[in-house]
Amino acid sequence: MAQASFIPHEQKIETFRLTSGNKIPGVGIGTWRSQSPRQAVYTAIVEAGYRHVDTATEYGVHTEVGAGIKEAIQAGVERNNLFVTSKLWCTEMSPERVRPALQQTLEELQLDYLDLYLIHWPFHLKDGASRPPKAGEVLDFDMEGVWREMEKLVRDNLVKDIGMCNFTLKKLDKLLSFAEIKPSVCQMEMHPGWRNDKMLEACKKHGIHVTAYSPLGGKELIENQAVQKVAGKLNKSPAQVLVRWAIQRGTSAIPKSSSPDRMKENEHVFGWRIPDEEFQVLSSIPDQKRTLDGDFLFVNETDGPYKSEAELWDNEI
Ligand code: 1BO
Repeated sequence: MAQASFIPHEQKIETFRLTSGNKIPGVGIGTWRSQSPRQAVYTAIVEAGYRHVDTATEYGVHTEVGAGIKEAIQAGVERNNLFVTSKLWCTEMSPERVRPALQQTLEELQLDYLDLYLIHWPFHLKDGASRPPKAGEVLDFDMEGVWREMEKLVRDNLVKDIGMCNFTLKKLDKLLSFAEIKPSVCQMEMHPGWRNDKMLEACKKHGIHVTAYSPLGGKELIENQAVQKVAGKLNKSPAQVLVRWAIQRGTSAIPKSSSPDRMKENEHVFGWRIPDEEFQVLSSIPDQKRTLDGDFLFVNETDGPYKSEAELWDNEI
Protein backbone atom coordinates (compact mmCIF):
# COMPACT_ATOMS: atom_id res chain seq x y z
CA MET A 1 0.00 0.00 0.00
CA ALA A 2 1.38 3.42 -0.93
CA GLN A 3 2.30 5.78 1.90
CA ALA A 4 3.11 9.46 1.56
CA SER A 5 6.12 11.25 3.03
CA PHE A 6 7.58 14.70 2.44
CA ILE A 7 10.66 15.39 0.33
CA PRO A 8 12.16 18.77 -0.60
CA HIS A 9 10.56 20.93 -3.28
CA GLU A 10 7.25 20.96 -1.41
CA GLN A 11 6.33 17.67 -2.95
CA LYS A 12 4.85 14.60 -1.38
CA ILE A 13 6.29 11.38 -2.68
CA GLU A 14 4.45 8.13 -2.30
CA THR A 15 6.42 5.10 -1.26
CA PHE A 16 5.59 1.41 -1.23
CA ARG A 17 6.42 -0.86 1.68
CA LEU A 18 8.43 -3.95 0.69
CA THR A 19 8.11 -7.31 2.46
CA SER A 20 11.44 -6.57 4.14
CA GLY A 21 9.86 -3.51 5.78
CA ASN A 22 11.99 -1.13 3.68
CA LYS A 23 10.26 1.48 1.53
CA ILE A 24 10.72 2.03 -2.20
CA PRO A 25 9.87 5.47 -3.65
CA GLY A 26 6.98 5.54 -6.12
CA VAL A 27 9.11 7.12 -8.84
CA GLY A 28 12.77 6.61 -9.70
CA ILE A 29 15.09 7.94 -12.35
CA GLY A 30 16.04 5.34 -14.97
CA THR A 31 19.59 5.44 -16.39
CA TRP A 32 19.47 3.04 -19.34
CA ARG A 33 20.91 4.82 -22.39
CA SER A 34 21.19 8.01 -20.37
CA GLN A 35 23.22 10.57 -22.35
CA SER A 36 24.78 12.30 -19.36
CA PRO A 37 24.13 10.05 -16.38
CA ARG A 38 26.17 12.02 -13.85
CA GLN A 39 24.30 15.25 -14.54
CA ALA A 40 20.96 13.47 -14.91
CA VAL A 41 21.27 11.71 -11.56
CA TYR A 42 22.42 14.85 -9.75
CA THR A 43 19.63 16.95 -11.28
CA ALA A 44 17.04 14.27 -10.60
CA ILE A 45 17.97 14.06 -6.93
CA VAL A 46 18.83 17.63 -6.07
CA GLU A 47 16.58 19.63 -8.37
CA ALA A 48 13.66 17.36 -9.14
CA GLY A 49 13.44 15.60 -5.77
CA TYR A 50 13.86 11.98 -6.89
CA ARG A 51 14.94 9.57 -4.22
CA HIS A 52 15.26 6.39 -6.28
CA VAL A 53 18.06 5.83 -8.81
CA ASP A 54 17.82 2.76 -11.03
CA THR A 55 20.91 1.52 -12.82
CA ALA A 56 22.62 -1.69 -13.94
CA THR A 57 26.07 -3.03 -14.76
CA GLU A 58 24.98 -3.59 -18.34
CA TYR A 59 24.17 0.11 -18.81
CA GLY A 60 27.88 0.92 -18.44
CA VAL A 61 27.12 4.06 -16.42
CA HIS A 62 27.90 3.04 -12.83
CA THR A 63 30.89 5.35 -12.45
CA GLU A 64 28.96 8.36 -13.73
CA VAL A 65 25.86 7.47 -11.74
CA GLY A 66 28.00 7.05 -8.62
CA ALA A 67 29.56 10.47 -9.20
CA GLY A 68 26.09 12.03 -9.52
CA ILE A 69 24.96 10.36 -6.30
CA LYS A 70 28.11 11.50 -4.50
CA GLU A 71 27.57 15.08 -5.58
CA ALA A 72 23.96 14.94 -4.43
CA ILE A 73 25.11 13.66 -1.04
CA GLN A 74 27.67 16.47 -0.88
CA ALA A 75 24.83 18.87 -1.65
CA GLY A 76 23.08 17.66 1.52
CA VAL A 77 20.89 14.69 0.57
CA GLU A 78 21.40 11.86 3.05
CA ARG A 79 22.39 8.45 1.73
CA ASN A 80 19.72 6.79 3.88
CA ASN A 81 17.08 8.89 2.13
CA LEU A 82 18.16 7.53 -1.24
CA PHE A 83 17.13 4.20 -2.75
CA VAL A 84 19.73 2.84 -5.17
CA THR A 85 18.98 -0.16 -7.38
CA SER A 86 21.44 -2.03 -9.59
CA LYS A 87 21.35 -5.33 -11.44
CA LEU A 88 23.44 -8.44 -11.93
CA TRP A 89 24.25 -8.95 -15.61
CA CYS A 90 23.85 -12.28 -17.44
CA THR A 91 27.59 -12.99 -17.81
CA GLU A 92 27.80 -13.01 -13.99
CA MET A 93 24.82 -15.34 -13.60
CA SER A 94 26.67 -18.14 -11.85
CA PRO A 95 27.00 -18.53 -8.06
CA GLU A 96 30.73 -17.81 -7.71
CA ARG A 97 30.43 -14.57 -9.70
CA VAL A 98 27.58 -12.95 -7.81
CA ARG A 99 29.55 -11.47 -4.91
CA PRO A 100 32.48 -10.19 -6.97
CA ALA A 101 30.00 -8.58 -9.37
CA LEU A 102 28.22 -6.82 -6.53
CA GLN A 103 31.53 -5.70 -5.02
CA GLN A 104 32.56 -4.18 -8.32
CA THR A 105 29.20 -2.45 -8.60
CA LEU A 106 29.58 -0.95 -5.12
CA GLU A 107 33.08 0.22 -5.97
CA GLU A 108 31.97 1.85 -9.20
CA LEU A 109 29.03 3.52 -7.50
CA GLN A 110 31.20 4.52 -4.48
CA LEU A 111 28.62 3.04 -2.13
CA ASP A 112 28.78 0.72 0.90
CA TYR A 113 25.51 -0.99 0.14
CA LEU A 114 22.71 -1.17 -2.40
CA ASP A 115 19.08 -0.80 -1.49
CA LEU A 116 18.08 -3.30 -4.13
CA TYR A 117 19.99 -5.82 -6.24
CA LEU A 118 18.15 -7.52 -9.08
CA ILE A 119 18.77 -10.42 -11.44
CA HIS A 120 18.67 -8.40 -14.66
CA TRP A 121 17.47 -11.18 -16.99
CA PRO A 122 16.99 -14.84 -16.04
CA PHE A 123 19.62 -16.10 -18.48
CA HIS A 124 23.29 -16.99 -18.25
CA LEU A 125 25.55 -15.76 -21.05
CA LYS A 126 29.12 -16.71 -21.82
CA ASP A 127 31.71 -13.92 -21.37
CA GLY A 128 31.90 -11.85 -24.53
CA ALA A 129 28.67 -13.35 -25.94
CA SER A 130 27.46 -11.74 -29.15
CA ARG A 131 24.18 -9.91 -29.31
CA PRO A 132 22.11 -11.90 -30.07
CA PRO A 133 24.12 -14.89 -28.83
CA LYS A 134 25.75 -17.36 -31.19
CA ALA A 135 25.46 -21.13 -30.72
CA GLY A 136 26.84 -22.18 -27.34
CA GLU A 137 26.87 -18.69 -25.85
CA VAL A 138 23.77 -19.20 -23.71
CA LEU A 139 24.81 -21.33 -20.74
CA ASP A 140 22.81 -23.23 -18.12
CA PHE A 141 21.35 -20.90 -15.52
CA ASP A 142 21.67 -22.18 -11.95
CA MET A 143 18.88 -20.02 -10.57
CA GLU A 144 18.96 -21.60 -7.12
CA GLY A 145 22.73 -21.22 -6.77
CA VAL A 146 22.61 -17.59 -7.87
CA TRP A 147 19.72 -16.82 -5.54
CA ARG A 148 21.53 -18.40 -2.57
CA GLU A 149 24.41 -15.98 -3.20
CA MET A 150 22.01 -13.04 -3.48
CA GLU A 151 20.53 -14.09 -0.12
CA LYS A 152 24.02 -14.07 1.41
CA LEU A 153 24.48 -10.48 0.24
CA VAL A 154 21.37 -9.52 2.23
CA ARG A 155 22.60 -11.40 5.31
CA ASP A 156 25.96 -9.60 5.03
CA ASN A 157 24.22 -6.20 4.79
CA LEU A 158 25.68 -5.49 1.38
CA VAL A 159 22.23 -5.18 -0.14
CA LYS A 160 18.98 -4.46 1.66
CA ASP A 161 16.60 -6.16 -0.75
CA ILE A 162 16.86 -8.58 -3.64
CA GLY A 163 14.66 -9.36 -6.59
CA MET A 164 14.56 -9.97 -10.29
CA CYS A 165 13.56 -8.47 -13.63
CA ASN A 166 12.00 -9.87 -16.76
CA PHE A 167 10.61 -13.00 -15.13
CA THR A 168 7.74 -15.20 -16.24
CA LEU A 169 5.10 -16.92 -14.09
CA LYS A 170 6.97 -20.16 -14.62
CA LYS A 171 10.29 -18.75 -13.43
CA LEU A 172 8.61 -16.99 -10.52
CA ASP A 173 7.15 -20.30 -9.30
CA LYS A 174 10.56 -21.92 -9.57
CA LEU A 175 12.27 -19.14 -7.60
CA LEU A 176 9.62 -19.20 -4.89
CA SER A 177 10.00 -22.96 -4.52
CA PHE A 178 13.48 -22.59 -3.01
CA ALA A 179 13.87 -18.96 -1.91
CA GLU A 180 14.71 -18.61 1.78
CA ILE A 181 14.63 -14.84 1.40
CA LYS A 182 11.66 -14.08 -0.82
CA PRO A 183 12.17 -11.54 -3.61
CA SER A 184 11.02 -8.07 -2.54
CA VAL A 185 10.77 -6.59 -6.02
CA CYS A 186 10.14 -7.76 -9.56
CA GLN A 187 10.97 -5.23 -12.26
CA MET A 188 9.00 -5.68 -15.48
CA GLU A 189 8.02 -3.64 -18.50
CA MET A 190 4.55 -2.31 -17.71
CA HIS A 191 2.41 0.52 -19.09
CA PRO A 192 -1.14 0.72 -20.50
CA GLY A 193 0.24 -0.56 -23.82
CA TRP A 194 1.74 -3.65 -22.10
CA ARG A 195 -0.11 -4.26 -18.87
CA ASN A 196 1.07 -7.79 -18.14
CA ASP A 197 -1.82 -8.24 -15.68
CA LYS A 198 -1.07 -11.88 -14.90
CA MET A 199 2.47 -11.18 -13.75
CA LEU A 200 1.31 -8.23 -11.66
CA GLU A 201 -1.38 -10.35 -9.99
CA ALA A 202 1.05 -13.19 -9.28
CA CYS A 203 3.55 -10.79 -7.70
CA LYS A 204 0.85 -9.14 -5.59
CA LYS A 205 -0.34 -12.55 -4.41
CA HIS A 206 3.16 -13.31 -3.14
CA GLY A 207 3.74 -9.87 -1.62
CA ILE A 208 6.32 -8.95 -4.27
CA HIS A 209 6.34 -5.29 -5.22
CA VAL A 210 6.53 -4.56 -8.95
CA THR A 211 8.56 -1.73 -10.45
CA ALA A 212 7.40 -0.78 -13.94
CA TYR A 213 10.18 -0.05 -16.40
CA SER A 214 9.44 1.86 -19.62
CA PRO A 215 6.31 3.25 -17.89
CA LEU A 216 5.81 5.72 -20.74
CA GLY A 217 5.78 2.96 -23.35
CA GLY A 218 6.79 4.28 -26.75
CA LYS A 219 5.82 7.22 -28.96
CA GLU A 220 2.64 5.38 -29.97
CA LEU A 221 1.44 5.23 -26.39
CA ILE A 222 2.22 8.88 -25.64
CA GLU A 223 0.28 9.76 -28.79
CA ASN A 224 -2.52 7.29 -28.12
CA GLN A 225 -5.91 9.02 -28.29
CA ALA A 226 -7.14 7.61 -24.99
CA VAL A 227 -3.97 8.72 -23.18
CA GLN A 228 -4.16 12.19 -24.77
CA LYS A 229 -7.82 12.52 -23.86
CA VAL A 230 -7.34 11.57 -20.21
CA ALA A 231 -4.34 13.90 -19.98
CA GLY A 232 -6.35 16.78 -21.44
CA LYS A 233 -9.26 16.16 -19.10
CA LEU A 234 -7.02 16.10 -16.03
CA ASN A 235 -4.89 18.99 -17.24
CA LYS A 236 -1.74 16.83 -16.99
CA SER A 237 0.81 15.74 -19.58
CA PRO A 238 0.48 12.26 -21.15
CA ALA A 239 3.72 11.27 -19.36
CA GLN A 240 2.32 12.31 -15.98
CA VAL A 241 -0.85 10.35 -16.62
CA LEU A 242 1.16 7.26 -17.54
CA VAL A 243 3.38 7.45 -14.46
CA ARG A 244 0.37 8.13 -12.24
CA TRP A 245 -1.42 5.14 -13.78
CA ALA A 246 1.53 2.96 -12.78
CA ILE A 247 1.45 4.22 -9.20
CA GLN A 248 -2.30 3.80 -8.86
CA ARG A 249 -1.88 0.27 -10.09
CA GLY A 250 0.36 -0.36 -7.09
CA THR A 251 3.68 -0.33 -8.93
CA SER A 252 6.59 2.06 -8.67
CA ALA A 253 7.87 3.46 -11.98
CA ILE A 254 11.27 4.45 -13.38
CA PRO A 255 10.81 6.83 -16.31
CA LYS A 256 14.03 8.00 -17.95
CA SER A 257 14.73 11.58 -18.89
CA SER A 258 17.76 13.81 -19.24
CA SER A 259 15.80 17.03 -19.42
CA PRO A 260 15.37 18.70 -16.01
CA ASP A 261 11.88 19.92 -16.96
CA ARG A 262 10.73 16.46 -17.99
CA MET A 263 12.27 14.96 -14.86
CA LYS A 264 10.29 17.37 -12.73
CA GLU A 265 7.16 16.74 -14.75
CA ASN A 266 7.51 12.97 -14.32
CA GLU A 267 7.94 13.39 -10.57
CA HIS A 268 4.86 15.60 -10.14
CA VAL A 269 2.54 12.66 -9.99
CA PHE A 270 1.66 12.76 -6.30
CA GLY A 271 -1.22 14.43 -4.51
CA TRP A 272 -3.72 13.83 -7.33
CA ARG A 273 -5.49 10.80 -8.76
CA ILE A 274 -6.76 9.52 -12.07
CA PRO A 275 -10.50 9.01 -11.48
CA ASP A 276 -11.74 5.40 -11.72
CA GLU A 277 -13.46 5.88 -15.05
CA GLU A 278 -10.36 7.28 -16.75
CA PHE A 279 -8.18 4.70 -15.03
CA GLN A 280 -10.33 2.01 -16.61
CA VAL A 281 -10.05 3.66 -20.02
CA LEU A 282 -6.24 3.47 -19.75
CA SER A 283 -6.45 -0.09 -18.49
CA SER A 284 -8.45 -1.14 -21.53
CA ILE A 285 -6.19 0.05 -24.35
CA PRO A 286 -6.41 -2.91 -26.75
CA ASP A 287 -3.00 -2.81 -28.45
CA GLN A 288 -0.67 -4.74 -26.19
CA LYS A 289 2.95 -4.65 -27.27
CA ARG A 290 6.28 -4.68 -25.44
CA THR A 291 8.73 -1.91 -26.27
CA LEU A 292 11.62 -4.17 -25.15
CA ASP A 293 11.18 -7.81 -26.12
CA GLY A 294 14.65 -9.09 -25.28
CA ASP A 295 15.05 -10.63 -28.77
CA PHE A 296 18.10 -8.56 -29.57
CA LEU A 297 19.75 -9.85 -26.42
CA PHE A 298 18.89 -13.52 -26.35
CA VAL A 299 17.04 -14.90 -29.39
CA ASN A 300 18.99 -16.98 -31.91
CA GLU A 301 16.42 -18.12 -34.48
CA THR A 302 18.54 -20.94 -35.88
CA ASP A 303 20.61 -22.27 -32.99
CA GLY A 304 18.52 -21.36 -29.96
CA PRO A 305 18.21 -22.21 -27.15
CA TYR A 306 15.64 -19.41 -27.48
CA LYS A 307 14.50 -19.39 -31.08
CA SER A 308 11.67 -16.90 -30.71
CA GLU A 309 10.29 -14.22 -28.43
CA ALA A 310 7.62 -16.71 -27.30
CA GLU A 311 10.26 -19.21 -26.18
CA LEU A 312 12.18 -16.49 -24.38
CA TRP A 313 9.07 -15.70 -22.35
CA ASP A 314 8.18 -19.35 -21.64
CA ASN A 315 5.30 -19.17 -24.14
CA GLU A 316 3.38 -16.94 -21.76
CA ILE A 317 2.81 -14.21 -24.34
C1 1BO B 1 20.15 -4.27 -21.90
C2 1BO B 1 19.23 -3.97 -20.77
C3 1BO B 1 17.86 -3.60 -21.13
C4 1BO B 1 17.11 -2.74 -20.17
O1 1BO B 1 17.25 -3.02 -18.82
